[in-house]
Amino acid sequence: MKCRKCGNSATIELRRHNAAFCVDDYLEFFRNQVREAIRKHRMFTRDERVLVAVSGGKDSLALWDVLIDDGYDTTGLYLDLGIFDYSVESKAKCEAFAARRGARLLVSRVADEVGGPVPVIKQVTRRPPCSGCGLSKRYLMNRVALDHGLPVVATGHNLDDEAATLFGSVMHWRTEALPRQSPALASTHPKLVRRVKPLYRLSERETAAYAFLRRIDYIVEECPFAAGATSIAHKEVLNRMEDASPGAKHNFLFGFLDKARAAFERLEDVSLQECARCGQVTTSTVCAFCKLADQVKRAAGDGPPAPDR
Ligand code: Q46
Ligand code: ZN
Repeated sequence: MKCRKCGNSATIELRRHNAAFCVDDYLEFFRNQVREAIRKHRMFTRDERVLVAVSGGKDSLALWDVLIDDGYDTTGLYLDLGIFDYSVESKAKCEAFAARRGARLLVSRVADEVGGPVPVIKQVTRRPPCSGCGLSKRYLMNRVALDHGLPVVATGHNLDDEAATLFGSVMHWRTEALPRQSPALASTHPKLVRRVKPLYRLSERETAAYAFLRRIDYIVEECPFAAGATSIAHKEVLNRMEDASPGAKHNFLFGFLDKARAAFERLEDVSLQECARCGQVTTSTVCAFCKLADQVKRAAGDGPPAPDR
């Protein structure tokens, strides 16, 4: 197998691109995919400061690595979810990466902001852990960016993540979720920062290869709550389709973005207002995050429940 670019012997084969690359040309292919995503969706400019949400996993650290190497002004944000050893280890990976690259890392603890870590939120709300966790992450990313005057948050969502989310939305015809399925969400309110996903053109396997070849030390274990998430089942279905027909995931996601997404954009705007309690953007009087924090703090007042594993 020969590298498509230089003709030397190839290290990695990408079936969906019908191509193989040597190490250096693979790394350049990967960076070019990120550059193309940023350019095509005008995600951010070199004059803008970018908040990179990092989890300690391969995707977000690979993204941060590319952005640093390309000279972007980045700040990392680690949200400590308080999920047992997983959070302890993933935080250590982010801190080690930031120290190695001489980059600034902000840390925000969900327990401080909500009144309890994710396992306690799960118990208090009696809802799947990803529900309170996802809500808290979206809220805190936006608020930290605003507090530090950063106009945009970049996350490490890759092609597999995006295809699985789209698959889930279509399976249940959550049409209200479809317009929000985009590599770049514009700010629709002065208190909402832009959200972008510069890895949406790259598969999970491709980011893993990049992280490995760049010797990025990332946490391999998944969040212990991920096992029960339906997104895992959707990823498995899509992986089977990809095996049978390389490029299937790409065609599914990109076909939607190019041909179908616009049809689901809402005609009428939802009216956004500021939360009476925290001032963040919401569609009701008090935002979902403040309601969640109330619920958790109220339960903690009665004696915090012990998190179950
Ligand atoms: S961290 Fe949080 Fe994820 Fe764990 S609890 Fe679910 S949402 S799975 S990406
Ligand atoms: Zn609020």
